Amino acid sequence: MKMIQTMRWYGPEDIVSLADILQAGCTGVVTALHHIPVGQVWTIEEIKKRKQEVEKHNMTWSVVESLPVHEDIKKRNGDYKLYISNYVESLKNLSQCDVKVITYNFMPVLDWMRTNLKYKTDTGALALRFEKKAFIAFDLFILKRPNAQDDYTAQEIEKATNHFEKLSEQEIAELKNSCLQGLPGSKDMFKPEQVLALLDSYKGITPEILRHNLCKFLEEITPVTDALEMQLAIHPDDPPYPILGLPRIMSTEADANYIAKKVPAKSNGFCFCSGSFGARPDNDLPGMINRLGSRIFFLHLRSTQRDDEGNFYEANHLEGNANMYALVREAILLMRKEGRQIPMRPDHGHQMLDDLDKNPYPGYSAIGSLKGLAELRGLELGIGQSI
Ligand code: DNO
Repeated sequence: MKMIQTMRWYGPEDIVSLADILQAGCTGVVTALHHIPVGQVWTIEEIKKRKQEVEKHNMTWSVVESLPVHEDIKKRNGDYKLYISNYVESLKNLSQCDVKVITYNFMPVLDWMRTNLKYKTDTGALALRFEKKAFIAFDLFILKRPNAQDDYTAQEIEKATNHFEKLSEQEIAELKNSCLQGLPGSKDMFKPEQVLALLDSYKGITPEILRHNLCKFLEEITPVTDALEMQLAIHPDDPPYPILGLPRIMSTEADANYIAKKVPAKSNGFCFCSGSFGARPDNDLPGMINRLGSRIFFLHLRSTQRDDEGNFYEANHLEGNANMYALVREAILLMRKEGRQIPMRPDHGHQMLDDLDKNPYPGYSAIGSLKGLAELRGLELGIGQSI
């Protein structure tokens, strides 16, 4: 019982081609229709077109990542009813094309956050990094979020101020660029004013309200996904704690359990991202795979290296704080117990070798992903034969 080995493909715009992904050893592809604006229906025609492209390369469209959730649904205001009915329509269309595993997230405004997209590791390869003092400097001095200082201690503010004062113009531009990355699959950046307006629109939305809105949304869509035997895989918050004063509700095992208990539908499940959950030392990653078990529909395997200050960078897949041996072992045991294959992709990879001269989507260069996948599949083979 092997994991379904996949890589992410951002579509025809991606400098990583389907031919590359096939050569990397994948049988499956993880992709999304990034050109369709968030909230609009994914039509059967568009889905088929993408599916045929993938199949022409002898691979399967294994997982949608992501079918994005409109901000109105997260806030449950504005046109949320229309957006939910569009979401259901897209799900039905995907199912009709036999694409059944759907990743999404419920992170307000921003999908993920890093302060450095080109952090030089010891080998010279580049990794994604989150540095707390840089992030606070961004919040206070670049974004200039009203009352941001209330969220930090005097010591944190001092560190961020000292850090910011030493940055060159170019370093400030790079910090801004890293923090204001747009939605996945787009090379457009957010403007600070846009982010501030979006943040403002979340005023009054507490974690409890956001959690309630997620559960309502799931109650509304899971009758359809259950009936169509689909699998909904919510991605955890990245990083897994509150940022920019926004509520966060999918950062821990307790968060995952809450959602599973509240909406027990069988199609309500998780994208287990070891990199996102792993940025918190209190998440027991192997134990979570074991306990979330049958609700894990998709695996993102990645390891972060944390330090005591709350900074982390994305380490090589077999290094860093995640015990990848233990994670893959749990995944194998789970698949054997349940007699099913779980799709997996190496999450992010270092930008290295020939890719250093290219401009890949952050985290998704061809060689870095290929290296991660090669290491993970070797690990899986080794563990699988010895237990
Ligand atoms: C980052 C990804 C996320 C993920 C979404 C899922 O590289 O893991 O952007 O695709 O959060 O909805």
